[in-house]
Amino acid sequence: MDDDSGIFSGNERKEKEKQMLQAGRLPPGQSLTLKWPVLHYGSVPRFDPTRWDFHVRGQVEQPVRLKWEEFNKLPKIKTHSDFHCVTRWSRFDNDWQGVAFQEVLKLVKLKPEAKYVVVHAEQGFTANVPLIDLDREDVLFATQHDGQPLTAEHGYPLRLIVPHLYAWKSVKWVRGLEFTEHDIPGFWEQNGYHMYGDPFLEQRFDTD
Ligand SMILES: Nc1nc2c(c(=O)[nH]1)N[C@H]1C(S)=C(S)[C@@H](COP(=O)(O)O)O[C@H]1N2
Ligand SMILES: [Mo]
Repeated sequence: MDDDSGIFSGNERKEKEKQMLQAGRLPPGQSLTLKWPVLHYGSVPRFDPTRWDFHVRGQVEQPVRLKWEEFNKLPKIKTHSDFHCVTRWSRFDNDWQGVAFQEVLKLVKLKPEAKYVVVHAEQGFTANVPLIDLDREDVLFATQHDGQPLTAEHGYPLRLIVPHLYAWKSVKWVRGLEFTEHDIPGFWEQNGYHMYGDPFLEQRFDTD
């Protein structure tokens, strides 16, 4: 994990972790970080607003495709949430701004078969999440973090934030949603990670 020395002394960190674990806010097996580590598979993609699009397809009556200009005009919300990576760091109190998942949901009429979502990102990265876990007020497509535009390595121009699941579900450089009838494993899920990924149940690997 990132080195927070100078911001967080060893004892301060341990004390806060103990309290937050007891309070049920820090998931078991996690350490607190004040910094914000960068973690992803592959390279940081380049954003080209003229070629970027966002698709919503699969089990919907009518698929839609939005250009960056169109997506970025959707109403925005602000949320405040904690972030838990399966590699055992958690970052508390993140301020996010962006387009609510529920706002994007308004763009399509779902077929009754739509029960799961495959989130698609640049370079073929995917993650699967049950629809019910995205259709929540704290789930958004973020464009800003702590008052600043997302940096390239944190997902610029757009990333999903799903605070109640391990952060591999919080897909960076997101490009679209595919509604599915069945739960189809995404990138990390095909590589041994848990299909659901509840940090409070330590659902790290498919054997957990
Ligand atoms: N497109 C994409 N999104 C991704 C990943 C990735 O490899 N590719 N890694 C995930 C993992 S494992 C984590 S912990 C978070 C890390 O986000 P951060 O780099 O902004 O801290 O991004 C998630 N989103
Ligand atoms: Mo992660």
